[in-house]
Amino acid sequence: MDLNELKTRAQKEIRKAKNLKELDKIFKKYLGKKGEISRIFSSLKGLSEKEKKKLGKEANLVKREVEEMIKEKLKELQGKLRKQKIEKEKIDVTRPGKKLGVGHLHPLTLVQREVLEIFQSLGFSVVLGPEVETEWYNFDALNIPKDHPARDFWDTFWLLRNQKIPNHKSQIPNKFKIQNSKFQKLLLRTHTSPVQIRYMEKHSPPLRIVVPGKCFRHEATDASHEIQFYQLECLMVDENVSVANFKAIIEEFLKRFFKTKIEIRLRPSYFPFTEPSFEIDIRGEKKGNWTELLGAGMVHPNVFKAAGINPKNWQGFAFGVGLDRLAMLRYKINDIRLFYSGDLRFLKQF
Ligand code: FA5
Repeated sequence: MDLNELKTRAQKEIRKAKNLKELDKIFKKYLGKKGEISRIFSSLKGLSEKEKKKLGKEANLVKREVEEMIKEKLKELQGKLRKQKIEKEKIDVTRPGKKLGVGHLHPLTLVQREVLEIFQSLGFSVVLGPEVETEWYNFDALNIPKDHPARDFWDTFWLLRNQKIPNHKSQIPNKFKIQNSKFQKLLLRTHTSPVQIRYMEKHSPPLRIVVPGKCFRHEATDASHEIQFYQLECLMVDENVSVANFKAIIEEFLKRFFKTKIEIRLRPSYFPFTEPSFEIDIRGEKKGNWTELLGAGMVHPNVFKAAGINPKNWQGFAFGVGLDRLAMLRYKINDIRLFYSGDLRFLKQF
């Protein structure tokens, strides 16, 4: 056995090894249990003591040298692997980051904020009321008696299957309960007018408030009607308030909101909670169709009475304007249902 030839051969193969798998094969070929070097040691048995000693020594030397070479190569290959891994995982901190989508306000929110700002600058306070309302506040206190045909103006979503819910068993939060009443029928408010009563019960005139909020009606939807929409209620009560005050406020508001001259049309109308009552329609510069924008009138004496205010001493006007309708005119949108569609192609335009 030529140990030198074996060593040179091993050395060549080790040098050529491209990866750990190849190196492992070489290790097994020379140093494994049945490897070439191990076989030299087993072949020593048949030799004389002297030869055994000499060849044993030489074989040990070669074994150690081959082991050393493999160790070196292993280090080299592992280093290479580590480098490749680092290269792969390298992060270039100087590259521009991914852009995150930034959200924005819904067009109805934008319009609501703008409208509130205008009314606040005219001296009105912003007041909120519950969306789950009682029959008393939504109808009775507003002079809409039970079984009166006027109740049909407001197609109503009744809650809890029309059952009368005793106050003490109701799951409705305390602040939404009728005080001093044994029973209440609950509904989703059909307009923001009930907040007039809630506010006047707790505050004495003079009053100037606006109430933005969601309203609900059990009716068929079309391009200008939704089952859920927004209104803004306005109420002004003082000793000498007249229709002239109402006209001045609404004209000032429309002028500031639309920033151009808007045509308005005042139509006589009927609401049980105002007398006289009227509706206001508007149309833009291009003289298109008239859009019904709001219902209004002078507060009915029975409404003052229901809220504990003496109608002999106070007068007021009130109106309820559709915020969706304002937004449609502002942004030239011809279908109210787009606001609630969640369609990003629509919403991204604002
Ligand atoms: C009322 O709701 C009265 N509470 C308004 C009022 C308040 C009158 C104070 C007098 C004094 P009406 O049902 O007409 O009235 O609704 C008022 C406005 O809400 C409408 O002019 C319209 O702009 C808007 N509106 C009503 N129903 C819908 C609907 N289904 N979808 C979108 N907007 C609506």
